[in-house]
Amino acid sequence: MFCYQCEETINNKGCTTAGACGKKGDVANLQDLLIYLMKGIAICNIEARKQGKNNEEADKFIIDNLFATITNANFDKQYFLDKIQEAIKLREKIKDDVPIDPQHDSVNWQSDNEEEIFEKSEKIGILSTENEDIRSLRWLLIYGLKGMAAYYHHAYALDKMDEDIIKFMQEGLAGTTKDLSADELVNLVMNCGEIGVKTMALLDKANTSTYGNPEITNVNIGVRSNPGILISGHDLKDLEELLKQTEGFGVDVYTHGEMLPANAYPAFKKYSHLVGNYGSSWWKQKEEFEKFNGPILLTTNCLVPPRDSYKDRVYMTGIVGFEGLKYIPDRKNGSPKDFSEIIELAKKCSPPEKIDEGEITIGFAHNATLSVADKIVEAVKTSKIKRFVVMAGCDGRRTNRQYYTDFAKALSNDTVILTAGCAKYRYNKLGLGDIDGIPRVIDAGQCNDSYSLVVIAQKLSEVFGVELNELPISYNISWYEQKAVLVLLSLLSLGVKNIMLGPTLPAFVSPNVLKILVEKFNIQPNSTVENDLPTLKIVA
Ligand code: SF4
Ligand code: SF3
Repeated sequence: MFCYQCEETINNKGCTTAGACGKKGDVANLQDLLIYLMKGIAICNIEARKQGKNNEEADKFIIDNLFATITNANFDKQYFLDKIQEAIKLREKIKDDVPIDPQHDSVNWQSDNEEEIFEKSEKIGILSTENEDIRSLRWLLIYGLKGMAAYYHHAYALDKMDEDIIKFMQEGLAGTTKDLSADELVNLVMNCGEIGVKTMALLDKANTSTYGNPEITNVNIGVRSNPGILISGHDLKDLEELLKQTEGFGVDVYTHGEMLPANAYPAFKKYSHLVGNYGSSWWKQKEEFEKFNGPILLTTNCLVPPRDSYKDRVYMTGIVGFEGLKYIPDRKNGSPKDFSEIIELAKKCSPPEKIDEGEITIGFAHNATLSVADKIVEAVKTSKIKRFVVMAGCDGRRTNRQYYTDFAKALSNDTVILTAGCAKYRYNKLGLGDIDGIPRVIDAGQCNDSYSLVVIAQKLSEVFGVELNELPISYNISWYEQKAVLVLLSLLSLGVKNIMLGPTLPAFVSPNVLKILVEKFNIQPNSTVENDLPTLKIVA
């Protein structure tokens, strides 16, 4: 195996025998082979689309499989073996419908023999591209596409689709099989950022048109005395169906990790048994799931290989996979997922053990934030707010992430943090206070809600009559997995410069590609809090 798609990759070079995330070598190889086959399907479906015979099943299949290979989503060998067979069948079906000139091996290769499959999976991975820069750009693009697929998946679960996004994903995948120059690949990577903004906007529309605009909300982080179900991940439709099905059973529902922002949506707030958020970000789940005592539903990444002590209480759904855990099957013919087994188990469990108490304030997506825009503008004009710092992105388990807590603590009282994604858990319980009622941590929501931060920044630039880069906004982004790669590319496509990125730079960015990013956008690695505050023009 060779995997370097996340921030945790071993020695910041690559995981080669097993993943730091817990992914085994054979699973990593099968994921590579599945991506390879997605390229083949993309090539075929581009041709089919040209001939007016687009295969919609293929559109969704590509999205779901890109998503399933994201970090901490699916660790299940059998899942990938099955998807590889499904991929071959689907690709051959498209070829039966449309004559395809077999330009690439991914359009032709097939086998149902496990030995051959594993043999092939070792030959088509990341290192099969010899040129370091071409490899870097191809995989930067693929990782951006994985992030895009994740967001698109949630949008289409809520019936929002966009043909241009689908077409781009397939052209991007096919592009990685061609002999493109570095410049051509850089263009594709930049296009990926542009389409990334479009994808996040689509998901924002899907979420807000279905569940209403998030409202500024104080969320309980303590516990009640009923048994509970904990729901984690990013999928709001799963939460909706779980809330409906748990009503009236005396069972409480708590959010975890990236599900926290759900507490701010009007459609979920109406359920009195959605009682708050339990715990913090994904990497603390071993400790927090243990103490929760009740069943846990993982709707997307980030899953950490579970301990035996709570394993029988963990349920997965959607693209999540782990051998030995229970799985809630997908919706069929418009009927909702069936969570009755989880509810029955919850009734027999003890209530969650208290790990926090009090409240945190959330719900500052674009609509809510713009409703207090006058207040914010006034605070900027009167210098009560001197600077904003975007600290969106991911959290992670390595100790170097303490940097983000220290950074938040070091900010002066006239600096406001704009956040989205699980990165917030490094500082959202510090009690950083407010400036005339505006919290010093403005939490826009999940990582995809970074889109809200863009809308807010665009509004501020309009009000102040200056360019995005002239606003008093600094960027200190923390990344971990591939959705953050898409968010980063999206910011770059909007022309945002001087982004500081950490806690380490992506291993898949080669020195020459980094040079381009530095020359064009002045991307910079973070270092120490003391050094970075002045670099980011922040007065401590
Ligand atoms: Fe390593 Fe990250 Fe890949 Fe897991 S996802 S194998 S930790 S690079
Ligand atoms: Fe977190 Fe996994 Fe990226 Fe959606 S839950 S931000 S890491």
